[in-house]
Amino acid sequence: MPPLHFQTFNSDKVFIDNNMETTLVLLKPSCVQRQLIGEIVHRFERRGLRIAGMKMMQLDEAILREHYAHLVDRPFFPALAASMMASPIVAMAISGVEAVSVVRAMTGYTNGRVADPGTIRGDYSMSNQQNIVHASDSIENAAIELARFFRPEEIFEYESATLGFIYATNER
Ligand code: IDP
Ligand code: MG
Repeated sequence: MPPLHFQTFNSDKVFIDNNMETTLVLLKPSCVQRQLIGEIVHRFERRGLRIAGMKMMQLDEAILREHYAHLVDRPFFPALAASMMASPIVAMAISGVEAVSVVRAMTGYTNGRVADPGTIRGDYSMSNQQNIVHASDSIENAAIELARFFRPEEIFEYESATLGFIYATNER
């Protein structure tokens, strides 16, 4: 299967409301400490994505061992965990049509030095580790990760006033 951000998006959906997704973004300590919170939030808002939840949190080793379970055995895990606990992070729930793949494409490749210019990592990061944001990589993982960082009542289902100008009626 091609990488998520190279997949062709479905553009001929007829029924509304069947491809709205919510994804998890973490603004990492490399974002918070470099005072880039506003710039990164602005990018998601400008794209037409809806902020459904947002809060500052201090992560600990237990949640990071879960969140990065696929990396706990890698030699860089202790440094990665330390970098994620170096200051508070900002957790965001972001909604939109096909939001998981859209946000992942906006994030760019893991290593900021090879990430495409125009992506968040390609514009703000020079590092494989200190790469500004986390974004869920699949619809399944988005659901798991949102539940890890947010209680249900912290994710809001309000309708964006601009919805009719962000999507065609057959897209949402
Ligand atoms: P992703 O964030 O692009 O999904 P993953 O492979 O899931 O990339 O890795 C999670 C995070 O672990 C990365 O965002 C990065 O901060 C860190 N990381 C991944 N690979 C390395 C590495 O080789 N050295 C240091 N940190 C790494
Ligand atoms: Mg990942």
